[in-house]
Amino acid sequence: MSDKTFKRIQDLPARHLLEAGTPMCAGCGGLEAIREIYDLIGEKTVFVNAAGCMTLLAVYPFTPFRGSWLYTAMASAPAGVQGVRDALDILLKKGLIGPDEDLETVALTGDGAAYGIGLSSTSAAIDRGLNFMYICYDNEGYGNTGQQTSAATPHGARTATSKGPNGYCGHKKDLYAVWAAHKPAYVATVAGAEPLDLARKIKKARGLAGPRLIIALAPCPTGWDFDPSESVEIGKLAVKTGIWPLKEYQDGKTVHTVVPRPRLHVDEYLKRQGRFSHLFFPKRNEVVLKEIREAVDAYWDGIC
Ligand SMILES: Cc1ncc(C[n+]2csc(CCOP(=O)(O)OP(=O)(O)O)c2C)c(N)n1
Ligand code: SF4
Ligand SMILES: [Mg+2]
Repeated sequence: MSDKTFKRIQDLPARHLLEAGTPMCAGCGGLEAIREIYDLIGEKTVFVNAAGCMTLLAVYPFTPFRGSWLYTAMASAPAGVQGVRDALDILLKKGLIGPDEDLETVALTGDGAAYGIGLSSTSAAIDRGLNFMYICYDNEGYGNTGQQTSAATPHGARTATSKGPNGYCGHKKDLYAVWAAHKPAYVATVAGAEPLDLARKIKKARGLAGPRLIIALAPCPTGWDFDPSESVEIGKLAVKTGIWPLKEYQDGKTVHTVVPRPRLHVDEYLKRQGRFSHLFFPKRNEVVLKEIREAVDAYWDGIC
């Protein structure tokens, strides 16, 4: 690459690269959410990124990250953040950097790391009161390696490792509740398709210290099998059907920031995605569809 081209790429605003210059799938809902979050938290950030789809964002020199980025194994993003946070704190204490040069320290991982492989190091980091933000983009499977089942995969979904007539027979882990049980500073669910709700929560999280988790729904055209042009619509349907509750935890209390009224039938969300098509064709799988519907109804019956 010529120096001129390199300079042109480096001069592009981050959002242009996120749209045009990355090797991500078209319509990636995780990328949509991260772009919105990055617009708010800005360049004075260190992303400690566990292996997953978003690792591809760091392909130098096309990276949209204008701040710093560190790659870790799937299990250890929070441990990586601890090292970066400690180094910054030492530099601050010694006066080698000023408060204006401090950086937001962020763990960035998929659900495979956040809900499963990295949960132990996450729990320990919360116990230590680590001052960090954890952003999990949740595409409900190991997307980067071909959408195998993860602990975030929803009941009934077909993945590369759950291809039977009933799809995945397990249930999505409640990571929000797992984090809340640790009594951290903040936990929130967001969706890129609901940008105002997302923006308010990111601003709130930035104003707090201590462990803070943001779980972003990541509609994944490749792994969920829908047309990339429908990504935003799928995200909105996840909220409107009550499948993806938008909520936040602070000081021991959970508040639902969006209550879907009237709540659409879950089929409106499920039938738009190939990963649930076996529940509708060649004939409706009433047993599994009922299980999914009743779980969502039971959740909201407990809220309102
Ligand atoms: C311990 C470990 N097991 C497996 C892998 C291979 N691997 C790399 S990325 C990935 C998928 C990660 O899934 P997730 O965290 O949900 O991120 P996504 O790929 O969906 O963005 C896997 C399994 C790995 N890097 N480390
Ligand atoms: S596999 Fe899914 S999450 Fe990964 S880049 Fe593609 S659309 Fe995004
Ligand atoms: Mg994933």
